[in-house]
Amino acid sequence: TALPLGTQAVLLRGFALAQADALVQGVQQVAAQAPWRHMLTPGGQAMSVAMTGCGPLSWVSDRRGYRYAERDPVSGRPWPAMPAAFMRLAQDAARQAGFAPFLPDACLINRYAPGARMSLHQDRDERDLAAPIVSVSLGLPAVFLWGGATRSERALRVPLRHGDVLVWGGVDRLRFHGVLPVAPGEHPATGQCRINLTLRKAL
Ligand code: MD5
Ligand code: FE
Repeated sequence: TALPLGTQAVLLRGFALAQADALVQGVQQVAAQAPWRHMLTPGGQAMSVAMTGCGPLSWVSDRRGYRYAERDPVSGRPWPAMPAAFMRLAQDAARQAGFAPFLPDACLINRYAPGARMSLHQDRDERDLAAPIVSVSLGLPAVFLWGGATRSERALRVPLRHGDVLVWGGVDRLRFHGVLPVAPGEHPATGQCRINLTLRKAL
């Protein structure tokens, strides 16, 4: 079922359920080559969310700022290849939401242990803001904050569950958004964490 969150933003409930186990396997393969790490904000604070990534590019943050990089700064090696299941899911979801063709070149993978959160922000480090972003939720549920075009606008709280997929672009591309602290729990697919994939076109 497709729930419109905005003019060009849609929540596809359970869209990734049939592929969830393959996606989690893909995450584990990526993390074996590019281990989870807590990146530093430009202000020097470690983020509560652990991250890794795959594809030709992935998003990194450190004291120098935010950017997309071709290499994992931890290993100095290129990021692991994007698993085929990630690309297929992203393209199917983008098509379903009316954003075909979509050719993501970056996948940021976020891991939320209980208590981890993401404060309200915009995703604006991508060069091509015309391309959508596809986000896949796996494992423990979380409350997504769906804000407006300004930080001060009141955010809608949207519960996200295992297998849910969000797609947005166009006029909704620069909305402020975040994730409330994840509650402790156990999920058969991921154990004691929530995992989020965001597939983007960075270049
Ligand atoms: C997450 N990740 O659940 C969230 C959900 C991130 C991030 O925010 O930057 O890694 S992805 C939700 C998202 C992404 C881009 C734009 C918008 C929402 N939006 O305009 O609402 O780990
Ligand atoms: Fe974001």
